[in-house]
Amino acid sequence: MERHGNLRRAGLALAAGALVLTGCGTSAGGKDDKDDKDAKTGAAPSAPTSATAPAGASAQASAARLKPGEVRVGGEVGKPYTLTLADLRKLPQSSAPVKFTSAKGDQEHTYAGVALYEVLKTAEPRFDRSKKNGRLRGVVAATGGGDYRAVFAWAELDPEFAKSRILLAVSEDGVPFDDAAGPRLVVPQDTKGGRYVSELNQLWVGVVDPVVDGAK
Ligand SMILES: Nc1nc2c(c(=O)[nH]1)N[C@H]1C(S)=C(S)[C@@H](COP(=O)(O)O)O[C@H]1N2
Ligand SMILES: [Mo]
Repeated sequence: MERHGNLRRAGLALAAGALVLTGCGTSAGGKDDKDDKDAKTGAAPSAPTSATAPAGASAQASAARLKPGEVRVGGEVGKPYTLTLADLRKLPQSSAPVKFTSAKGDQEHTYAGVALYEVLKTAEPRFDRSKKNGRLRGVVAATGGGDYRAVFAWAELDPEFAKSRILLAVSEDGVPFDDAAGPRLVVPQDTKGGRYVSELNQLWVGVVDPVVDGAK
């Protein structure tokens, strides 16, 4: 992960500077917001909050700790599991030529990897089959290095709904990601790089069941 490691370290310095300069930011959504900065705020994987652990305090503590390069798949699923780049390389691969904009300028890459849908299906998401299109209530939160996170609707990655395939990439332009860095999420339908989550370490599946202002 030499190249990426250097990028991440450079980003960390940027982030430190940006914090000082923009300490009193404005509300979300504006064009001057911080959401387009490419600052990577550190690469340490955060502990998952929703890992299902065997009973016992010590077992729980160790289940919450991820080794570098591990991706924890959990949340509203029947079979939470952990996977690595080595596991992904054994699964059927697709490739995706993509273009996205970033604070560094326009980027064009070809990624190879595994469909996000396949990886999540293995965990057996618990969607309510009694509800019409129950899986359309599903969401996926992808967390990467520096606790960077982006959310997807299930329909964005389900091939029965989506035209494109979100991938867990194992390589960029033919260069494999370092085992300790883990995969990168590749979102061919996105024109901005923001959801191309690097150093992926958690995939959380949730089911949204909102009640607005107590109304039923
Ligand atoms: N883990 C992590 N992934 C991330 C980011 C980040 O800060 N941390 N930034 C995103 C943003 S805003 C962009 S534009 C792209 C930039 O891709 P690059 O780091 O390969 O240049 O990465 C995305 N993935
Ligand atoms: Mo970005």
